[in-house]
Amino acid sequence: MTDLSTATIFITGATSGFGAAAARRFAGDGARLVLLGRRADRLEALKSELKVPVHVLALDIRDREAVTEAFATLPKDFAQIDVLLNNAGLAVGLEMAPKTDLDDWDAMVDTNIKGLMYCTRSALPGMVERKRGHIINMGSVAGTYPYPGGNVYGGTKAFVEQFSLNLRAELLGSKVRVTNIKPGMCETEFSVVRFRGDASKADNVYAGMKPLSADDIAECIHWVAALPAHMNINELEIMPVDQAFSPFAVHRE
Ligand code: NDP
Ligand code: 8X3
Repeated sequence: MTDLSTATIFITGATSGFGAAAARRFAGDGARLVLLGRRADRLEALKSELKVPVHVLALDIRDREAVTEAFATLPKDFAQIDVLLNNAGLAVGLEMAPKTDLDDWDAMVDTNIKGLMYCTRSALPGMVERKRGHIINMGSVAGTYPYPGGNVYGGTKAFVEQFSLNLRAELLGSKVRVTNIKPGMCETEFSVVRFRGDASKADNVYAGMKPLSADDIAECIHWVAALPAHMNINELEIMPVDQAFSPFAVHRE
């Protein structure tokens, strides 16, 4: 297995959901952590809670200069990144395409695609040079299976899927691993954000079924990272037992 007790793990979107759960899971190994998110108070609270070395980065991954600068100026003890968990992301709205607000589409593209690109581009040269590293991208079942209202959100996760595969193709021989993790329904702050703070709409998404938890996904993230260094999980798709697929929809006059 890969020894994570001496690893440096860089987690984007560490203030909530999968990112925070993954930080706790990797801290259990004794790993040193770089935790990124916009909510500085949450990052500081997590840093105080965890009994491992933590470097916090309170910034918006849509800000290309800030991201590039943050990676370039990491303190020496945190500069050699072993695992980059590209997790920060969001869905905004579930409206049909003709009724969406272009600002919401921009927010998803800028965060889920461009922010993920900026972090990856910053972390990769060091990994390739050290012949060691793992990029773990947070995709989604929404990048593979269509659903009404998934329009640009699903499109951004399809980007994550193909970007991950292309990186695998390019990094062959470098020993750097790339994994796309594709969860289905998981109860985090995801739906509260999607419904712009409407907690009752968010609760309805998970009513009467057992969704995945953030800890479930953190366990999967930890598993792919801890596998022996010669093993690469290309994609990992996870759904709650209570979620599956719909038949094709047919419109009849
Ligand atoms: P949460 O809303 O609980 O967490 C999202 C995290 O992303 C937060 O830490 C948030 O931090 C961070 N984030 C969002 N925008 C930015 C930004 N511009 N800059 C920096 N950080 C940002 O959701 P999840 O934990 O569920 O989601 C994590 C990832 O998993 C996302 O990419 C999501 O698309 C994906 N996913 C979620 C599923 C689910 O059902 N929950 C299923 C499949 C995939 P802050 O607001 O402090 O900046
Ligand atoms: C989140 C899962 O099904 O809500 O990526 O789009 S879903």
